[in-house]
Amino acid sequence: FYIKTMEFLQQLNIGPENAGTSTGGKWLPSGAPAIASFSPVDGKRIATVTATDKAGYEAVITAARQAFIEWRTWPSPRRGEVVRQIGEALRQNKQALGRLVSYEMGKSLQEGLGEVQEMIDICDLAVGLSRQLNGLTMHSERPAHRMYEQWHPLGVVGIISAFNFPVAVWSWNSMIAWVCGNTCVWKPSEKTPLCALACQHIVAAVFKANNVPEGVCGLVTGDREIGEWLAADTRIPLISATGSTRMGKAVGTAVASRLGKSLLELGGNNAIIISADADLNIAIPGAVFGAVGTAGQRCTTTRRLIIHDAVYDSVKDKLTAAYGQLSIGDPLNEQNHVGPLIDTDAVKAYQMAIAAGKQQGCRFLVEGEVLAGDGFESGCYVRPCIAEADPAYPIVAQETFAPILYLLRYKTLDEAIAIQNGVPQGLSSSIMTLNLREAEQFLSVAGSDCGIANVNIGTSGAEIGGAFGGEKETGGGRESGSDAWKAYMRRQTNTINYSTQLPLAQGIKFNL
Ligand code: UN1
Repeated sequence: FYIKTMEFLQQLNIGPENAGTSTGGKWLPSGAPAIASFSPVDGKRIATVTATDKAGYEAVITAARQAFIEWRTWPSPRRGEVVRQIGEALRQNKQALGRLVSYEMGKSLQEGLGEVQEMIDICDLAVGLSRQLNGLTMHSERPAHRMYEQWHPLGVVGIISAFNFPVAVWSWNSMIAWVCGNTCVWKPSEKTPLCALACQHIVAAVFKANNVPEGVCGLVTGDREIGEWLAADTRIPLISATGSTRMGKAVGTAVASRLGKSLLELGGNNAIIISADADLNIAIPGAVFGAVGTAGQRCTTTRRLIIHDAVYDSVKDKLTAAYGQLSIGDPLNEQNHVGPLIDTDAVKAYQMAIAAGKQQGCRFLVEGEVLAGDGFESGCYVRPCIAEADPAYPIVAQETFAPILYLLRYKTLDEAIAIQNGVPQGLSSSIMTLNLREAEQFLSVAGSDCGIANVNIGTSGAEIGGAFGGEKETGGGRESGSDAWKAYMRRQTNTINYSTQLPLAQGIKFNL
């Protein structure tokens, strides 16, 4: 597996040491130190990538601004055709890129491949969208006037993405931003720079073959300092950032202080309500996949189960039994359900959350543990755990990016919905019930306050066709499908007078 990944990297001209700054046309040298990428799978150092320095940053932003002047004049279906070809290139590279995602980030191979499939799907969506960037027409109150709106691209879009979806979340943003006519500058997570390099090579080849101007796909590499440069840069009208609430508050504040636009997709604290009328054959696997999939590192991971009193004990027993079946280990081995956390810092955060939970009163049904020994040399493998808790414990209101599941008990649906909504985050939510009244109440205005609310489906694994994002500390942004494209464009209202008079709106008289 390691050898296959190395072969793929070589095919893409990714060697042991790489530049991390690109205008899409060239790779730029940097005086900044290199960042090493370690695999959490086996702890091996895969390769290094140089961080972007100030000169490289300026070159990328300048190229992106210049390229915009031409790119915005391409008819959007022609931009869509280029994105269609990116989708084809991703289909060809699906296995190899999926494997790299799995190896560099640590998610299971199935999920790595699923992530590349999400990229392919968003390309298809963006191609169709390139012919549907439609505005409305309105009826003017004035005679012989026509009023309509049109959507224009914004300019340079800055994309800050997280390690947990190292390729898909970038593609949700960039494919849509590109068909809209923007140029993009991507700052991937410094924990997964090689995934970004691979994507950059794939896209740059397609762009070159289509004579797309240099600068449409810029790449910058580094830690939060580069994110700060982007957020403060008045040449970048939109920053789309995915990651922690802490990062989002910093980025959102910096962008707002210059009255730029930001699209924030931040932390979740997602719950499943399991009602007395749930089909447990769906509820249990839905909860387990939601809680332990991607080792609990999705922003849509199930972190809380809110269980009706009448089924609480049976759900608890079934969950405990299911956790007993989980095999933890090399994510490239398809027998395993749970791979490693991203790094040893994440392991520390997991341990600290467990310790805090115990102090606050959590009773663990399945104990957490850091695994050691054969196959666990990276020190990043942990056991998914389950704790009985109370909604009032502070730890339950926090997002810990690890597989820790809290069980909470309820008696009435109103109480369950209050618990579900009673956290600072508002990304994904779900109810497991066969009762129509309960399902509709959960989806109603008095129900879930989240951006995503599901019935008889877990909290994770959203499809790209819908708008993705959430409320409150999740940041309010929407990415991906539906009309999320509007965030990447500016709306212009146009009124045209084809009469011989100058009638004023609101009937105002102004006689000269
Ligand atoms: C994220 O964790 O940042 O719904 C995105 C899901 C995925 C996307 C998650 N399609 O779990």
